Amino acid sequence: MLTLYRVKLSTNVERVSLALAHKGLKTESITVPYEDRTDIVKLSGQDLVPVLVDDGKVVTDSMEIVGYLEARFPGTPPLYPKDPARRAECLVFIEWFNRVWKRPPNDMESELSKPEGQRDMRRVERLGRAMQGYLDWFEQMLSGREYLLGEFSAADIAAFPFLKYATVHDADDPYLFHKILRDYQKPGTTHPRLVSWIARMDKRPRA
Ligand SMILES: N[C@@H](CCC(=O)N[C@@H](CS)C(=O)NCC(=O)O)C(=O)O
Repeated sequence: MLTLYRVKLSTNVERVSLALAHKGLKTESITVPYEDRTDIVKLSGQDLVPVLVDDGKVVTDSMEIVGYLEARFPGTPPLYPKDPARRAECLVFIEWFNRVWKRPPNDMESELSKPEGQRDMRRVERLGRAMQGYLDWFEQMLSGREYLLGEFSAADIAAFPFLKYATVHDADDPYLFHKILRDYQKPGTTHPRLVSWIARMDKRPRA
């Protein structure tokens, strides 16, 4: 029995939700309040979601969970390439996305969370330019491909919930981090493949 602990509108939860649906795994969902992580801490010893519980085994961190599902349910549709070289490329992309791509929006969130007057707006603009610039790389990755690495994979799952804000968002979304993703990722006429990929990914099922 799989149970997914989530909060509403979470990017990292959406990664797991896309993976579970792709694999056709039946899952119970428990939505916790954003401000009260008591149950999450009790369960996992840390306060971030997603948390997956698989028959009593607790797994944290979105892409760790996606990797866990791949290993645990080998008979289900795969999310990582079989070929070792292509699999390594997929893992390198995910690591880059988490450690490099995510830094500008995370740093910008810290900067914009400071009281007005103490914010370094030149730094904010610099980080914004980095985020905007990465859109060109995603556009180029999608040349002649439907998905970032060719076939649909964990690479798409890692990136989509963050890049989708370029075109898709909920008008009532209250989170500063999501506003940053929206405001500093503006696809232009030079990003048609990226826009189509977001639409294609957004049609995929979620658990
Ligand atoms: N590296 C973790 C990050 C998880 C994370 O930051 N989750 C957010 C929701 S998208 C959260 O729980 N934030 C609460 C907080 O920062 O207090 C993962 O990939 O799962």
